[in-house]
Amino acid sequence: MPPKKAEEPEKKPLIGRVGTNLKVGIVGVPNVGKSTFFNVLTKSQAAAENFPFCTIDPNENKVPVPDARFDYLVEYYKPVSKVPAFLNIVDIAGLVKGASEGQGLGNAFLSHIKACDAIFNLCRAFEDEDVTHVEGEVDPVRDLDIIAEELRLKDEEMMMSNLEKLERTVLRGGDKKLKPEYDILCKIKTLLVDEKKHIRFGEWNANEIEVLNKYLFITSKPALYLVNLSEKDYIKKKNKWLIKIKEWVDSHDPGAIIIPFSGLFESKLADMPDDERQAYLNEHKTTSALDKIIVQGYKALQLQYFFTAGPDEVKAWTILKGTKAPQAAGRIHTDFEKGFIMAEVMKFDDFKSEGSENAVKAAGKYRQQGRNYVVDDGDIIYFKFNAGAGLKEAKKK
Ligand SMILES: Nc1nc2c(ncn2[C@@H]2O[C@H](COP(=O)(O)OP(=O)(O)OP(=O)(O)O)[C@@H](O)[C@H]2O)c(=O)[nH]1
Ligand SMILES: [Mg+2]
Repeated sequence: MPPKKAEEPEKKPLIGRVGTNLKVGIVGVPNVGKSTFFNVLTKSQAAAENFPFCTIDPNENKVPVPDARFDYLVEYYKPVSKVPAFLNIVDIAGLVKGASEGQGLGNAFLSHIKACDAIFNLCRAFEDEDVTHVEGEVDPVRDLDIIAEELRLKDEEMMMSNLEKLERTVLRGGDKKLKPEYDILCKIKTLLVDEKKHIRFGEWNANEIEVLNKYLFITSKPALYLVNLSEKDYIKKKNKWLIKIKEWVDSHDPGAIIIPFSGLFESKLADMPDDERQAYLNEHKTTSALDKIIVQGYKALQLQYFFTAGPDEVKAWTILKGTKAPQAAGRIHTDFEKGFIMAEVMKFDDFKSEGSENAVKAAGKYRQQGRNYVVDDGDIIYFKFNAGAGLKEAKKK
């Protein structure tokens, strides 16, 4: 396995849509196991066959984000309705060298990746003579180079056509309003074309991020690297490519996370009855990588959630990190935000250690928080809001 990073690098502000129904696209060269992985991750049945370009139109499905706290709340309240957080996963057609100029399935991939908020960059490090590789030999580092270059070229094309348009209106037409946007595109050009770097590695201020959010360049999206190993290598946690992939990621995408997994092994596990699966995992002293992949995918988007919990419903509400209480309330209903009075908050750990809501109250750990409270991951919240005619209780009980 690649060596662990000493400490997590500081997170840059995320470029992209600010929303909570977010998508992660699976990107890679053809026939490396993207659809197989998509199927096992989302329990779907998309076509996954041994020939390049098996996937043409993207497949999409959502997957619940595993969380032991959510499971605990469900076990505690035994609610009628249970709604965990979800991540949408999109299985995209394979990219080949020249895809940005129409090779392979060509340019359709751009709109598919553009519609995603983050990327699972999947590469193949398993040997299997029966599974064709479009480039001949298995070489995930070469494949990472191909993908990185195609994405960069596509952004270069999009940037250049917009820059040319702005040049006409700003430089020749004398439109001063658009000058700042023009300057920002020039800065993007330096990074993309001269330095041949992806957009997320630039240093961007708030104005620049606003422009980047308008264009949604594909190299501004956060990426996670998934390395598809044979079952044997996955169980042994050894493969000759892992160090080289780590070196590639450190120099091309510093701070990004690499997760080794095995598509075939995960499919095999998924097909086993529960008791057999557990026995198999114990015997080989290993675990499935899927939960980790989903949780890390969710984290790459800088998302977190708070809970509403009671006998009617236990629900995880997705919010961006740093969201304040009124906006978090607005996730449930806009009236909750408009008439926000306070958030009554229990920390999950307090709830678990004290054993009940009353015990948390008795211990003085049930807190009333105002408009400036920044919601913490895992908070259990009961909102009070004013809906015109006095106090209404907004608890999901
Ligand atoms: N040995 C081995 N074969 C795999 C693994 N994952 C997928 N395959 C095989 O590789 C072939 C291609 O798998 P897909 O999942 O269709 O690959 P893809 O990346 O979606 O391919 P395209 O849609 O054509 O880009 C299939 O025959 C799979 O059975 C793996 O982990 N190990
Ligand atoms: Mg496919």
